[in-house]
Amino acid sequence: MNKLFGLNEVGKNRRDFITAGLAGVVLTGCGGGAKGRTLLAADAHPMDYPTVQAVVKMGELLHSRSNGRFDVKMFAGGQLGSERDTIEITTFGGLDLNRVPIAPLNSVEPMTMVASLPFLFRSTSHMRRALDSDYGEEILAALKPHGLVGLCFYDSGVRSFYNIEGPINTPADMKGMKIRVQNSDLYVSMIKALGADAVPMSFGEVYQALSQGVIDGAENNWPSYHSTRHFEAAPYYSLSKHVMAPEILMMSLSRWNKLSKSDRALVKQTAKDSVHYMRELWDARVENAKSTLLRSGAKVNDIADLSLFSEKMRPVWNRYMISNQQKALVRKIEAMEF
Ligand code: GTR
Repeated sequence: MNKLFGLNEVGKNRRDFITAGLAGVVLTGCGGGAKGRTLLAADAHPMDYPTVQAVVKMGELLHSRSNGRFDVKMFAGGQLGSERDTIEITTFGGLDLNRVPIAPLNSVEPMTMVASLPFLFRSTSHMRRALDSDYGEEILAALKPHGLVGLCFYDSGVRSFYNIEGPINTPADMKGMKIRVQNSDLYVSMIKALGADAVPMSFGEVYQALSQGVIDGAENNWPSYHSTRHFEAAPYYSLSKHVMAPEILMMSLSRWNKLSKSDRALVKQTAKDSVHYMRELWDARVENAKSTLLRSGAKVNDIADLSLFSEKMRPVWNRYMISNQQKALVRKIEAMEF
């Protein structure tokens, strides 16, 4: 088994197969001049999703700013495998760019857990300002020893619970429910703290698991709840707003190391510039997903007392914020205005 990610033989074969395929893409020369390069990018979401469109936009900007030396080829829709797999492929350089949520990086680098904590960010502007500041850069920089260069954060909105049974108003309503979580111990603990059973599972498997009753519910933001059509199987969306963990766009360190100093600065700046574009698309997408879901029969409820959830989840902070660096960063983010 692979130490970090627990890839089994099937996973390794898939990884080798994908890497060989990607090498083929590069060798057959889609783009890039002699000194240039087509950067291969992955995303679990479909082509029209804001994260994907932001990376496509970054590619266009990079192309024009480098006078055609760079461009980006996007593999959207999870076609290169689960997010866990693509993270590993990126660490050894089989992929150049990868947009992933922060949760599956929790087992790679503990500093990423800071931005995954339940009820840490108290508003969208708090989250954006924290991640745009040196605090965000500190988390991105912590990925480097793991073969990953954190380029920027994208929004992922607020995650809430949805399930097949009925509205959730208090943690007691979740007792015994099987709730799918992303592959992160912190997320598993968060669900257990509420008295429910956590089922870690990759994104692409959730629809079927809900439809077949293997799980009772899951949690996600408005756009993902909508685009995955999870609402068809699990129509009760209860606004617990328990986490505002962001997405990360990263580059493989091996590709980064091959860039000149000025090209590194160009890539980093262009990624940062794509964040503004992403946020515009994101805000519109959230509104659109909300209204479409309400029209499509999703049964949405507000939760009167969110402190019932935040108090139960709070012990998770102590359990996972172990190092002084994590604790200091949490204190600084909490001290910001929101
Ligand atoms: C979404 C995120 C996806 C995926 C998904 C999940 O919000 O954008 O990349 O991680 O959540 O729940 O697995």
